[in-house]
Amino acid sequence: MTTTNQALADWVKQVAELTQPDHIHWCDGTAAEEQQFNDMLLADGTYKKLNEQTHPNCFLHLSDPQDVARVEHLTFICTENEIDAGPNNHWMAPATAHAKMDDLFQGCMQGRTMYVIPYCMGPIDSPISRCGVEITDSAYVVQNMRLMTRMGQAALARIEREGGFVKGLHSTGELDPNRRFIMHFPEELSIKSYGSGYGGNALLGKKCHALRIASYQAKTEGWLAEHMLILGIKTPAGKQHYVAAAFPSACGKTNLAMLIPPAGYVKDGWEISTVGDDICWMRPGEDGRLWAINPEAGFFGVAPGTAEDTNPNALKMLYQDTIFTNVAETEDGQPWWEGLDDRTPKTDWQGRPFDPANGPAAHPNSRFTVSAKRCPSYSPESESASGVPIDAIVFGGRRASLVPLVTEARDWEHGVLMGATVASETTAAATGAVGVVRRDPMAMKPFCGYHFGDYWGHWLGMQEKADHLPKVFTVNWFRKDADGRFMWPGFGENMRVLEWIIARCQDQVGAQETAIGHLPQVADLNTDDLDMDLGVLDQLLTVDAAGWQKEAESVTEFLAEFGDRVPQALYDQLQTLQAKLA
Ligand code: GTP
Ligand code: SPV
Ligand code: MN
Repeated sequence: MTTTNQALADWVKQVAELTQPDHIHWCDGTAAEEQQFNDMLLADGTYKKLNEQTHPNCFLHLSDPQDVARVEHLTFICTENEIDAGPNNHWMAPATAHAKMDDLFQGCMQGRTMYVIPYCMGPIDSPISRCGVEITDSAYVVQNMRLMTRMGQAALARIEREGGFVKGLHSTGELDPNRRFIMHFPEELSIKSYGSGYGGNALLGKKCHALRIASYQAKTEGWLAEHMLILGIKTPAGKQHYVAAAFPSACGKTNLAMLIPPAGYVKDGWEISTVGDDICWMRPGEDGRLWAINPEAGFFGVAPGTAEDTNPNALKMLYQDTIFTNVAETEDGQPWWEGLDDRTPKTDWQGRPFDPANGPAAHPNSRFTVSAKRCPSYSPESESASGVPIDAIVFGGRRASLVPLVTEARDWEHGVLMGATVASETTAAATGAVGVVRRDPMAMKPFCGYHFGDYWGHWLGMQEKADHLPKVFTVNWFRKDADGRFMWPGFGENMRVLEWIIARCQDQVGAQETAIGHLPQVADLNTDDLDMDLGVLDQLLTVDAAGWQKEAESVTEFLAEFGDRVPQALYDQLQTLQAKLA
């Protein structure tokens, strides 16, 4: 296979000269190719076959123990001017970064095969979709990209029709953390990643393209590329709504996207459908609303905590055609992770005999990769070229204290301040300390390809581009009591909050006006069959004014870090908040 796109043909040739692979394979995305790659990965030990009776066509891959999460400290945005990357990113001059990377790539594919993966982020026929090509020397990356994107012949045909594509060059190198970099060149629409085979570092269509590069493209073209799930909510009256929600990594997007409502809701006829679980591209439509697609075609989800009582939809899709990365294994070759059930695994995520003294059996950031089509709640609208219209945007994070269960913004500008100042405890999805509260604007701290001040300005500017923007909310499922226990049951019970959000969008339910925004009273939420003390729920819906005054001070300091690129409207909103709190 080759291509009629000269730029692509030239680039592949140039990369081959640099990296010197033994073979070049153009991925066509066929079932035969998929089978051939699975056989190859089994033969060379990259894959271990899981129990064919219980988990047909499922494979276990164990990463190098030093390569199990995104590496934010080794991730760079390489713009001509340092200021354009913003204080929110690590920066390197493009020429320096190219030289450094090309040095690493020099001859790195000798003895290996170079795979060329044409892919499309989003439905092949959608004008919102964008194409890319990843060149990699990892067949495991190919198999993940096969599930996570629309890859192969159809994507290549679109590239040949359209011309443009994002270039992503990847090599696992020696998996040496000292020779590992993830470089982004937004102004060139290109990516170079070396030294990691893991998730967001290596599947370049995902965070590198669909967020870091796409956020920059979106800014220049007038749309939004966000770290958001998209879910559909159908009311008993048959009205279809869509919500997009941004939570930082490992803070509940996959779970919310696949939510199964409490029994009473199901009985009444509420239906939830899943459009996406991680990334959302939105653009203003002719009707003034934001229309969204999920650019991905699969789920790369957190395994630990996935269980029958938390996320049954996810569990149902994981019994077939799934790649498991860094989970544990039972005696009879089934994948296992903490929270799944009470069996004891035989081996841990490093392939060692399981010993609790070594820590959890599955790595806390262990993952499954599976086609979205296997999800029982997958929405047929996910394949729609025009996308789905968004009614509400929700921001959230892990906050053990202070932040109420749900708050509605007074208007779009207030909503942008809310999103810009969300904070959350860090998780195992990236290397580094876990549980440290940091600001994670719009859940995009690790993923925005340019200066946050400009990004907030772009969000504010959507007001001029769309006159029926979604209502904005924040949620917090993660409040803890004095004993460190979650106060809100979460998971399926989050439906109660979603119902209030939808009712607010329709002007059908009341709220209390507070300094920080509109909150429901306990009586505004459906608490039928809710197994919790309503006094505790009342606490979750109470505004701690003194605590919020401190929060506002910390927000003031945070915004100051972004200097004169912070839009005045955010300072105005902050001032309003402080005045209302005083
Ligand atoms: P990324 O794929 O890293 O972007 O993560 P994500 O945002 O999709 O997070 P995910 O849904 O995988 O959840 C991460 C962890 O949070 C899992 O261990 C879940 O069990 C837990 N979690 C999700 N939703 C809730 C909730 O409503 N309450 C509580 N207490 N935990 C939750
Ligand atoms: C995240 O960390 O937000 C993920 C996993 O979704 S990764 O693909 O590694 O970015
Ligand atoms: Mn994510």
